[in-house]
Amino acid sequence: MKKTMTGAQIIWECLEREGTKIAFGYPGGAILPTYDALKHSSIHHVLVRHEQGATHMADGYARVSGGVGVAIATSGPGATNMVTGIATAMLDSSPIVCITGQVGSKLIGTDAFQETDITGVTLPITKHNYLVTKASEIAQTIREAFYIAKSGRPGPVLIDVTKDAQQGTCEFDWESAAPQLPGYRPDLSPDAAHYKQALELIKTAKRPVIFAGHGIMISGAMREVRDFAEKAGVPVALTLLGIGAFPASHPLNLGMMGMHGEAWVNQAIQDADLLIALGMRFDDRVTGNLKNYATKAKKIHVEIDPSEINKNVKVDVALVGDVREVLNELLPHVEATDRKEWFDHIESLKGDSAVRDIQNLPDNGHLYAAHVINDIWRETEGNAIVVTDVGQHQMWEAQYYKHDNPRSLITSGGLGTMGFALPAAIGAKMANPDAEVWVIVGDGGFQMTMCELATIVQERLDINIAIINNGYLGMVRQWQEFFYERNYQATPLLSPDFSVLASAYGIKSSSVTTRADVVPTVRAARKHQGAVLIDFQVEQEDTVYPMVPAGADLHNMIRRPSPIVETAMDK
Ligand SMILES: Cc1ncc(C[n+]2csc(CCOP(=O)(O)OP(=O)(O)O)c2C)c(N)n1
Repeated sequence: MKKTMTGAQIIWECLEREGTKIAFGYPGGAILPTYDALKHSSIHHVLVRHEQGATHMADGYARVSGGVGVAIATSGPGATNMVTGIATAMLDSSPIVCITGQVGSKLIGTDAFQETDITGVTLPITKHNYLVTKASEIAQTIREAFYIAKSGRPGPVLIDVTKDAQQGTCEFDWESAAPQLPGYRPDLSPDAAHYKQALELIKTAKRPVIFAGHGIMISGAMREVRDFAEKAGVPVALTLLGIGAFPASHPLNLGMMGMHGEAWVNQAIQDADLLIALGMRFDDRVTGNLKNYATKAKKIHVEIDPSEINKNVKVDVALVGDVREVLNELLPHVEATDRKEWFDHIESLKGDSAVRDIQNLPDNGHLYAAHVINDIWRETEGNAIVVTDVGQHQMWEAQYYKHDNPRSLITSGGLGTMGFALPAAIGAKMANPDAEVWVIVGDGGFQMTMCELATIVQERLDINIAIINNGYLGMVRQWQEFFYERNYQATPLLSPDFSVLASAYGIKSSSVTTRADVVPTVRAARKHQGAVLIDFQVEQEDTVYPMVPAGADLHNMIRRPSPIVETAMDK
């Protein structure tokens, strides 16, 4: 028998049926009917301190769990506070569903109290969005929203529900079959002819490189990528968001590519005769100057979103479909090939990279971020989920924490959102409560969302927070150093005493200023039950090397000066 329910009750009922266990949100007038109905729901609601935090938490939850994250806010300022988190999820293809309250439908368009046209605002940064004005439309809309968020190329979906729709009643009706949406075709698969062309290119290539992107994690194709790379004997370069898709310790792993990628990886890409791009989108941080990008290479692009094909880089063969399915189709036909010359060449590209590495420079008594991150990696044996913010520390993390496991580096790649780390770590921890979670965050980005420390305490979460405190907006300072004659405008940064701040929240804390103190402090943090904050006061003007200046050719990297010799790559 069908039950009569309010729109607000239907919201929770539908979320439960979609498998939601946790929702991150913040109440207000226009969403109050929904909060009123929360008492009947089994869903655990996490009260955030700022709606941006709710979206990043939902995003972190989605990235770690592989499911859909849910964030809730009121109309007007509540909804607009979500915008940064929605855009972050959009650019990193993270499936979240945001539910916002809206003023009563009769008030729409009158500039009513806390009215914002949030569907208008978020139109370009959502995969899809809805304005719902009737209780009877809610169930179908939520089903569609979840389906759209998680199918094909995932992304954020926003549902704006008027107050009268939440208060109104109707008979509850739920269909379990996937919704039929005219014009939406998320399950594309490549033509047989394209498979043949791809196999031919792979067979004849002498210097191929596989690109591992985020799409591998989204499709769950980690094993297939490994089988493919091993069988075909092809080295694998990773995008920032692809880190974890292929184990760092695997002999075929080249490392990260792009602006702060390894010098030899970028050079190998420029020397390659075939690129096999898997679930990545040739972002400008990856390619550098497109005119001189991998000019000797044919390109195969495996990607679920057809709009990415030939968007930035023209490709020779496009396999539009799910990476896992495509690789399963290719695998039986791939032949083992001897590429000794190619591997010898790549080995030779490493040159003196090791001696340039700050890890291998003589100890000068200073504390460097790279050392801190490397020590965290060693102590956690590479098994933690690390959630980073944006800036220098993010790139050092990508370089010095060796990720063997998928979904173990959570970071804002596409939008580069400062303030992401702390809330996203809350979502990550709640998605995988048994995991050891580390936040690695700059002193700047931490101050953008540090209010969520209270959420960590309220939820009793065991999260370790490592602030890489250099007293600057470090990455911007670095650009000023290289490209603006060291004119450090607006980058020296005053901060509170982070240890005292943590204490105010009841969080255990310490400050570290010497290398010798790093390991004991990390060990103590790992032993402690509950949140810990460590303020690592590092070298203030350290630089992330190598660096491809924005718009430069990929192989023209600025490298840490070699204590021995300069090589040809240092132009
Ligand atoms: C919301 C937002 N505002 C501004 C920027 C531009 N930006 C990129 S990195 C950076 C500096 C980050 O400084 P900090 O958080 O201290 O980290 P560090 O680079 O020192 O490791 C800034 C301001 C951004 N990415 N996001």
